[in-house]
Amino acid sequence: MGRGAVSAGFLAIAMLACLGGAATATEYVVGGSRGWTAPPNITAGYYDEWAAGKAFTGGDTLRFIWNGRHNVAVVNREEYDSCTKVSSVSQGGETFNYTLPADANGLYYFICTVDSHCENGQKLAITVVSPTPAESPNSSGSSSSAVGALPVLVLLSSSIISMLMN
Ligand SMILES: *[C@@H]1O[C@H](CO)[C@@H](O)[C@H](O)[C@H]1NC(C)=O
Ligand SMILES: *[C@@H]1O[C@H](CO)[C@@H](O)[C@H](O)[C@H]1NC(C)=O
Ligand SMILES: *[C@@H]1O[C@H](CO)[C@@H](O)[C@H](O)[C@H]1NC(C)=O
Ligand SMILES: [Cu+2]
Repeated sequence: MGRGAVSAGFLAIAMLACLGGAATATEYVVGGSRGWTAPPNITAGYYDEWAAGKAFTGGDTLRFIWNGRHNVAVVNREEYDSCTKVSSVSQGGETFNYTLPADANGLYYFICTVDSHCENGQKLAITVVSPTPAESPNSSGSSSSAVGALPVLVLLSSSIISMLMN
Protein backbone atom coordinates (compact mmCIF):
# COMPACT_ATOMS: atom_id res chain seq x y z
CA MET A 1 0.00 0.00 0.00
CA GLY A 2 2.65 2.50 1.07
CA ARG A 3 5.01 1.43 -1.70
CA GLY A 4 2.25 1.83 -4.29
CA ALA A 5 1.63 5.40 -3.19
CA VAL A 6 5.33 6.18 -3.29
CA SER A 7 5.77 4.86 -6.83
CA ALA A 8 2.68 6.79 -7.90
CA GLY A 9 4.37 9.88 -6.55
CA PHE A 10 7.54 9.19 -8.52
CA LEU A 11 5.48 8.56 -11.63
CA ALA A 12 3.83 11.95 -11.22
CA ILE A 13 7.24 13.60 -10.89
CA ALA A 14 8.53 11.79 -13.97
CA MET A 15 5.49 12.96 -15.95
CA LEU A 16 6.01 16.55 -14.82
CA ALA A 17 9.66 16.35 -15.83
CA CYS A 18 8.57 15.22 -19.29
CA LEU A 19 6.12 18.11 -19.62
CA GLY A 20 8.84 20.53 -18.61
CA GLY A 21 11.10 19.21 -21.38
CA ALA A 22 8.45 19.48 -24.12
CA ALA A 23 10.24 22.40 -25.77
CA THR A 24 13.59 20.64 -26.26
CA ALA A 25 15.12 21.06 -29.71
CA THR A 26 15.75 18.08 -31.93
CA GLU A 27 18.85 17.53 -34.04
CA TYR A 28 18.25 15.86 -37.39
CA VAL A 29 20.97 14.36 -39.56
CA VAL A 30 19.63 15.19 -43.01
CA GLY A 31 19.15 12.05 -45.06
CA GLY A 32 19.79 9.75 -42.12
CA SER A 33 22.68 7.34 -42.66
CA ARG A 34 23.03 8.37 -46.33
CA GLY A 35 23.71 11.93 -45.29
CA TRP A 36 23.67 14.82 -47.78
CA THR A 37 24.50 13.30 -51.14
CA ALA A 38 23.55 13.00 -54.78
CA PRO A 39 22.79 10.10 -57.14
CA PRO A 40 23.90 7.34 -57.39
CA ASN A 41 23.95 7.35 -53.58
CA ILE A 42 20.32 8.47 -53.51
CA THR A 43 17.43 8.52 -55.94
CA ALA A 44 15.47 11.66 -56.79
CA GLY A 45 12.85 12.30 -54.12
CA TYR A 46 14.99 10.76 -51.39
CA TYR A 47 14.96 13.90 -49.24
CA ASP A 48 11.19 14.28 -49.61
CA GLU A 49 10.84 10.77 -48.25
CA TRP A 50 13.30 11.48 -45.48
CA ALA A 51 11.43 14.64 -44.42
CA ALA A 52 7.96 13.08 -44.65
CA GLY A 53 6.30 12.63 -41.29
CA LYS A 54 8.94 14.54 -39.33
CA ALA A 55 7.59 17.36 -37.17
CA PHE A 56 10.18 20.12 -37.60
CA THR A 57 9.86 22.93 -35.13
CA GLY A 58 11.67 26.18 -34.36
CA GLY A 59 15.01 25.67 -32.64
CA ASP A 60 15.60 22.27 -34.25
CA THR A 61 18.95 21.78 -35.97
CA LEU A 62 19.47 20.22 -39.37
CA ARG A 63 22.88 18.59 -39.59
CA PHE A 64 24.14 18.21 -43.14
CA ILE A 65 27.00 15.69 -43.38
CA TRP A 66 28.62 14.63 -46.66
CA ASN A 67 31.60 13.09 -48.38
CA GLY A 68 33.36 14.86 -51.21
CA ARG A 69 32.09 17.81 -53.22
CA HIS A 70 28.78 19.09 -51.92
CA ASN A 71 27.57 22.24 -50.24
CA VAL A 72 24.45 23.67 -48.67
CA ALA A 73 22.55 26.72 -49.89
CA VAL A 74 19.50 28.06 -48.08
CA VAL A 75 17.13 29.15 -50.83
CA ASN A 76 13.60 30.35 -51.49
CA ARG A 77 10.85 28.45 -53.26
CA GLU A 78 11.73 29.67 -56.73
CA GLU A 79 15.44 28.92 -56.33
CA TYR A 80 14.55 25.49 -54.99
CA ASP A 81 12.30 24.76 -57.95
CA SER A 82 14.83 25.89 -60.55
CA CYS A 83 17.98 24.81 -58.67
CA THR A 84 19.42 28.32 -58.90
CA LYS A 85 23.12 28.40 -58.11
CA VAL A 86 23.06 30.96 -55.31
CA SER A 87 26.07 31.16 -53.02
CA SER A 88 26.25 28.40 -50.47
CA VAL A 89 26.24 28.95 -46.76
CA SER A 90 28.53 26.06 -45.92
CA GLN A 91 32.10 27.17 -45.32
CA GLY A 92 34.03 24.20 -46.58
CA GLY A 93 34.46 21.07 -44.55
CA GLU A 94 31.98 18.28 -44.99
CA THR A 95 29.37 19.36 -42.48
CA PHE A 96 27.02 22.23 -41.92
CA ASN A 97 24.52 22.82 -39.13
CA TYR A 98 21.43 24.92 -39.70
CA THR A 99 19.35 25.83 -36.65
CA LEU A 100 15.80 26.87 -37.46
CA PRO A 101 14.79 30.22 -35.97
CA ALA A 102 12.84 29.79 -32.73
CA ASP A 103 9.67 31.21 -34.30
CA ALA A 104 10.08 29.47 -37.68
CA ASN A 105 6.85 28.69 -39.50
CA GLY A 106 6.32 27.55 -43.07
CA LEU A 107 8.59 26.08 -45.68
CA TYR A 108 12.38 26.06 -45.60
CA TYR A 109 14.42 25.07 -48.65
CA PHE A 110 17.97 23.75 -48.99
CA ILE A 111 19.89 22.69 -52.09
CA CYS A 112 23.38 21.66 -53.16
CA THR A 113 24.69 23.93 -55.90
CA VAL A 114 27.50 21.64 -57.12
CA ASP A 115 27.13 20.44 -60.73
CA SER A 116 23.63 19.01 -61.35
CA HIS A 117 23.20 17.58 -57.88
CA CYS A 118 20.11 19.66 -57.13
CA GLU A 119 18.46 18.76 -60.43
CA ASN A 120 19.20 15.12 -59.62
CA GLY A 121 17.56 15.24 -56.24
CA GLN A 122 19.94 16.80 -53.72
CA LYS A 123 17.33 19.25 -52.50
CA LEU A 124 15.36 19.45 -49.30
CA ALA A 125 12.09 21.19 -48.48
CA ILE A 126 10.73 21.02 -44.96
CA THR A 127 7.61 22.35 -43.32
CA VAL A 128 8.27 23.95 -39.95
CA VAL A 129 5.57 24.55 -37.38
CA SER A 130 6.41 26.42 -34.22
CA PRO A 131 3.88 26.68 -31.42
CA THR A 132 2.43 30.16 -31.14
CA PRO A 133 2.93 31.45 -27.60
CA ALA A 134 -0.37 30.60 -25.92
CA GLU A 135 -0.22 33.03 -23.01
CA SER A 136 0.10 36.74 -23.66
CA PRO A 137 3.65 37.89 -22.91
CA ASN A 138 2.26 40.10 -20.19
CA SER A 139 0.31 37.51 -18.21
CA SER A 140 1.44 37.31 -14.58
CA GLY A 141 3.58 34.16 -14.87
CA SER A 142 5.65 34.59 -18.03
CA SER A 143 7.41 31.23 -17.79
CA SER A 144 4.34 29.69 -16.16
CA SER A 145 5.02 26.03 -16.97
CA ALA A 146 8.45 25.96 -15.34
CA VAL A 147 7.53 28.20 -12.43
CA GLY A 148 4.15 26.54 -11.91
CA ALA A 149 5.59 23.03 -11.78
CA LEU A 150 7.96 23.83 -8.95
CA PRO A 151 5.46 24.10 -6.06
CA VAL A 152 3.80 20.90 -7.27
CA LEU A 153 7.14 19.11 -7.20
CA VAL A 154 7.89 20.39 -3.70
CA LEU A 155 4.43 19.32 -2.56
CA LEU A 156 4.82 15.84 -4.06
CA SER A 157 8.30 15.38 -2.65
CA SER A 158 7.24 16.37 0.86
CA SER A 159 4.27 14.02 0.77
CA ILE A 160 6.56 11.20 -0.35
CA ILE A 161 9.00 12.00 2.46
CA SER A 162 6.19 11.95 5.00
CA MET A 163 4.99 8.62 3.59
CA LEU A 164 8.50 7.19 3.95
CA MET A 165 8.71 8.42 7.53
CA ASN A 166 5.47 6.67 8.54
C1 LIG B 1 28.60 8.37 -52.58
O1 LIG B 1 29.09 7.83 -51.37
C2 LIG B 1 30.47 7.57 -51.38
C3 LIG B 1 30.81 6.90 -50.06
O2 LIG B 1 30.36 7.64 -48.97
C4 LIG B 1 31.25 8.84 -51.59
O3 LIG B 1 32.63 8.59 -51.63
C5 LIG B 1 30.81 9.50 -52.89
O4 LIG B 1 31.45 10.75 -53.00
C6 LIG B 1 29.32 9.68 -52.90
N1 LIG B 1 28.87 10.18 -54.18
C7 LIG B 1 28.18 11.31 -54.29
C8 LIG B 1 27.76 11.69 -55.66
O5 LIG B 1 27.89 12.01 -53.33
C1 LIG C 1 27.33 20.52 -35.78
O1 LIG C 1 26.86 20.12 -34.53
C2 LIG C 1 27.54 19.02 -33.96
C3 LIG C 1 26.93 18.69 -32.62
O2 LIG C 1 25.57 18.67 -32.63
C4 LIG C 1 28.99 19.34 -33.79
O3 LIG C 1 29.66 18.20 -33.31
C5 LIG C 1 29.58 19.77 -35.12
O4 LIG C 1 30.90 20.16 -34.93
C6 LIG C 1 28.79 20.90 -35.71
N1 LIG C 1 29.31 21.22 -37.02
C7 LIG C 1 29.55 22.47 -37.40
C8 LIG C 1 30.08 22.64 -38.78
O5 LIG C 1 29.34 23.43 -36.67
C1 LIG D 1 3.24 44.49 -21.36
O1 LIG D 1 2.57 45.01 -22.49
C2 LIG D 1 2.78 46.38 -22.69
C3 LIG D 1 1.96 46.82 -23.90
O2 LIG D 1 1.16 45.82 -24.38
C4 LIG D 1 4.26 46.66 -22.91
O3 LIG D 1 4.49 48.03 -23.08
C5 LIG D 1 5.04 46.14 -21.73
O4 LIG D 1 6.42 46.28 -22.00
C6 LIG D 1 4.73 44.68 -21.48
N1 LIG D 1 5.42 44.23 -20.28
C7 LIG D 1 6.08 43.11 -20.21
C8 LIG D 1 6.69 42.76 -18.91
O5 LIG D 1 6.21 42.37 -21.17
CU1 LIG E 1 26.05 18.01 -54.06
